[in-house]
Amino acid sequence: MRTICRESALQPKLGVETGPAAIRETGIFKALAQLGRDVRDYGDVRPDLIDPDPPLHGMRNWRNIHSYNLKASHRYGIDNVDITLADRVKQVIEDGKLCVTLGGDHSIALGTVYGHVLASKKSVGVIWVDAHADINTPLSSLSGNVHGMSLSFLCEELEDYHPPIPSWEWPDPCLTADRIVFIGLRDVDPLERLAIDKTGVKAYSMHEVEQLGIREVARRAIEDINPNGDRAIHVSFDIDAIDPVVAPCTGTPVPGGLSLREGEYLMEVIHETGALEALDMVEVNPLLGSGEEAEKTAQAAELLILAACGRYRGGNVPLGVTDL
Ligand code: DIR
Ligand code: MN
Ligand code: MN
Ligand code: MN
Repeated sequence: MRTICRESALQPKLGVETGPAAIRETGIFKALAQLGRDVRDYGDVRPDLIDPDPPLHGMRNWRNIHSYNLKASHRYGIDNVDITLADRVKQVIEDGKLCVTLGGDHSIALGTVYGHVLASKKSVGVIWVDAHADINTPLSSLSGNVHGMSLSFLCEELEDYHPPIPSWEWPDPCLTADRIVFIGLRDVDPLERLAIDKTGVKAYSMHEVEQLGIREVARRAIEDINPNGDRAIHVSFDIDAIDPVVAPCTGTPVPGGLSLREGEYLMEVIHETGALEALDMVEVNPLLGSGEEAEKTAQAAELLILAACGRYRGGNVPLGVTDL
């Protein structure tokens, strides 16, 4: 049986499928336990490859991505996935846990957001932290990479802009534009900008981070997607949001990004809302750089996840300790 996972087929740059192992190796489980978190590793979702998977509307690896994230692949005459990513996320949320998903590239958000929306008792708002907007449709995309299209498939307002995909029983889009906010943008395709303007998705690019400061951006973004405090928050964090000086090992690095300090602050503030139910950490690719750079990138991902899970840079008193 072939156990290559679909991310390696998806990306022209190999290696993003090794991101989760690199993040696991940072010692993150021990650090989470020290914060008092009850951690369970649900393991990898690793389907066999559907091969061949010829492009449609320029979209590459769409069958693999679809079956991995959302739908048992028997539709394509092959039974290649035991559990879809959406069903796995649904299970974790129903277990009452904060669901942290390690990518993989950003097409995994199709499964994680859909699974979260299915499982949550609340309406879900998404904070998309990324250098890119990932809101291309198959027709507007210049690359054919589905990880640059995830949000266009999730967003109701863009449903009519998609070409029909035969046998692709994609679920109905599960988000409205008012429940999506971007932070960290600095490489947005012209038609993506049009999609943002047309849908009214809120966007805090690096321009706004500079202008307002991360503190005000974090406050506004949370208010935008959770104005009454009754929604659940899903953070989809592309490591390329962070400056490549700090997080170099990623498929499409863009200079001029968030500092690690800004990223940690954002995640601390999101933690403080108590509304965070799911977090994706994607696009860590340890094979795109030296060993030292790979370690640095994984460590940045670790710190961001820890901040989202309650690590406070001012220190956390060990669980159960009340006296010196
Ligand atoms: C570009 C790059 N907008 C695309 N997007 C990336 O391929 O659609 N997203 N790299 O992460
Ligand atoms: Mn992305
Ligand atoms: Mn990106
Ligand atoms: Mn990407």
